[in-house]
Amino acid sequence: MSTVRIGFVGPANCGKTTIAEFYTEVTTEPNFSEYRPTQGLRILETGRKIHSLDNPVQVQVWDISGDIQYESYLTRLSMQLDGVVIVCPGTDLRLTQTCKKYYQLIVDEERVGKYGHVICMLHKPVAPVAEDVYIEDKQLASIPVYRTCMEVESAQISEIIDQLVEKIAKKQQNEGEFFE
Ligand SMILES: Nc1nc2c(ncn2[C@@H]2O[C@H](COP(=O)(O)OP(=O)(O)OP(=O)(O)O)[C@@H](O)[C@H]2O)c(=O)[nH]1
Ligand SMILES: [Mg+2]
Repeated sequence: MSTVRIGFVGPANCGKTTIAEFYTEVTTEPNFSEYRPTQGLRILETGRKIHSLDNPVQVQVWDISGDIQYESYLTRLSMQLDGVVIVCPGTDLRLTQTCKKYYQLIVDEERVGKYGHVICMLHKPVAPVAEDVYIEDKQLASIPVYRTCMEVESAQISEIIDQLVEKIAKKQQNEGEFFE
């Protein structure tokens, strides 16, 4: 079985751990009143059955602290990731700058960026606003931006991540990694 490694990055307190724990089914009912900052890196693992794939996919979510004290480590992790989810606060008025910063820190251009294995979640608070949002940067404009929030259609969050996992798993399959 192949393993797909997805890095979750973004500023502190924006919901990375909440999304990671929900996706990997560590928690089904998040407690929003509690904020426990992640220390360094925490790896969560789950097996996902994805429609179009015959075998379940082993997914590792690398939930990385948003504390700036760990930023210098991000570049070292980039080579080990197959995909990246940039989680930004829904209130972030500087989305383009935030995404650009994390993209440059964690996305290995050759390995991950080249294949478009990067997505952005503009996460919480409260109900997602209807209008579409884009990253206003030539290089990053193709990164899809999803407005997410646990209170509204949290299942959609798992679907979005599954789509990314599916894309990566199919690429690995094509490269024959399934049969190693
Ligand atoms: N109301 C609401 N609260 C949320 C949502 N997602 C996360 N939170 C809360 O926001 C706070 C921060 O969430 P975390 O998931 O710990 O944030 P993080 O990005 O992992 O933060 P660091 O580990 O410090 O980088 C916690 O109190 C969560 O319960 C959401 O969709 N809605
Ligand atoms: Mg965290």
